[in-house]
Amino acid sequence: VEAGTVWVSKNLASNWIPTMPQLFIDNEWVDAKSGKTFETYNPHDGSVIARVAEGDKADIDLAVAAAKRAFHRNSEWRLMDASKRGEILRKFSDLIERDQTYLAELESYNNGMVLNHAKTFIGGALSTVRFLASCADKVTGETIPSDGEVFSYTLRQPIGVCGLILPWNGPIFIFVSKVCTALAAGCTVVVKPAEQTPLTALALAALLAEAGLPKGVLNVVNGFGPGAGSSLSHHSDVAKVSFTGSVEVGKLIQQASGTSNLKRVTLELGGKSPLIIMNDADLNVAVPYAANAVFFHQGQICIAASRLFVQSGIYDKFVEAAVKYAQSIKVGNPADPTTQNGPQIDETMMNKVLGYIEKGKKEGAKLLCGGNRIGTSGYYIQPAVFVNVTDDMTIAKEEIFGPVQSILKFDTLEEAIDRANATNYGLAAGIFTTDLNNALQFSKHVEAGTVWVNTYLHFTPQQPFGGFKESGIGRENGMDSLLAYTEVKTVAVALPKKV
Ligand code: TXE
Repeated sequence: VEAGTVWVSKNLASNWIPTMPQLFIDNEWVDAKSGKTFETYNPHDGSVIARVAEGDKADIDLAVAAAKRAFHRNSEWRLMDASKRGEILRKFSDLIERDQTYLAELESYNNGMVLNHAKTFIGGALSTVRFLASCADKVTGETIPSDGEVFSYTLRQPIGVCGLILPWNGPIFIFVSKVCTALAAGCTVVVKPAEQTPLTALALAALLAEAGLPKGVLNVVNGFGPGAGSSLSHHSDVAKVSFTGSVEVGKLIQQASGTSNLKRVTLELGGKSPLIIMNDADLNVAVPYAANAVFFHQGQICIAASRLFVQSGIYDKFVEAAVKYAQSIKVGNPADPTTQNGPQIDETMMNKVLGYIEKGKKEGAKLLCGGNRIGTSGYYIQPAVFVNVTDDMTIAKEEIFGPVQSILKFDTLEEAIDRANATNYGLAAGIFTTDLNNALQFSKHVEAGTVWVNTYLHFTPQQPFGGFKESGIGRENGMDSLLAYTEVKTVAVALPKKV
């Protein structure tokens, strides 16, 4: 089976998913060494889509060895002009554009992401690849005015083989963001997609091969965390791991670095992001933004505004409008173009979210709408709105990763800032206000990697994104992320006479 022919089908009615997707190692489709496979599902109804090759330590070893060969100083990849790397990425973006309908449908089918949102994410992926394609030949060092008779300069060199461990909540976007940043910097990669969503990474691997990526530069090993993921994070030939997922596993990745080779680690973890609505905010704008900030993609985004602080002067009016809005959200089959919310990723996650809703009620929060499972097929939950939420309740402290809006009341901005910061997380934050002073005070003092003022979820490829505190280490996107795939090397050349 040739890559590109199987995966790059534009006709969904045809045989568009191989019955047994394999691993992608050294530009070849191969079975797992153990011969093992696992099932992948459609969250809309729990049906099995395919059995996928299940990689483990042995497959990770092969993939890392291929990536290491591709990173050899005399390899095609290492000798390639940086501008040519950019051209390959540009070609990749064109291929994503060519196959965007297929990719969006595959993403939606395997993830439960509403088809329209999958298209939006692919639009974001496209602009991200194009941004990175244009960055590939703009990574520069500096000349250093050193003391003494030396000519001194720095080189920014690719860090080496990178292990990229992906979550299931934005498979295409996060694949593109991590992989293309690493490739733009000149690294080689081994990708371990989330076990819930193994398919689109393989489709994208086929497109990168079609775009002309030399063999071994990109490898994709599907499998589970404790097997494939852990082997990758412990591997001594891996120079960096970039991980997106839970705080618990993020800490394991950091430990694996410490007990192996001190590989560089970028962590993009969870959040409990505060959104502040001041008395002077325009409710017509703030209510829908606040809803979208927590209900988008069924709440399965790390930046979900899961603590909504509303100032006392507008609290009652806001709550009334928020409930109306939540009740108007159309939950259903992600393939239906009128659907706004689809299913949770799987039964485990659905039960986890329903468990949080029960806990919220037990601890004294008032559920004003939603919060029940819808039907018995698939993993659907009605968007929930809680009021009378206090800072000490579990639903105000832990990441729920589901469609649950928790509304908290506050009186002053000072109080809101303190309460917003009273968490171990620090990923994103937002404020709706017409007072510039409020906006600037909040932006300066809130402990979060991204702050949105009178908007939310506004992402662009140029903006660095990441967390304070336990929300992570390092940044994704933008030049900050690209530079984190490089090492700085200082060169000092002795000269007979100072220049
Ligand atoms: O995450 P895991 P899960 C949060 C969210 C969610 C919770 C659990 O709160 O409810 O995490 O989700 C791989 N060594 N986020 O269980 O386990 C795993 O195979 C190496 C936030 O899905 O962290 C998968 O590829 N890798 C989030 C990836 O880690 C390991 C996105 C994520 O899985 C591993 C997802 C190990 N020992 C969940 N164990 C965000 N920041 O956007 C697992 N993995």
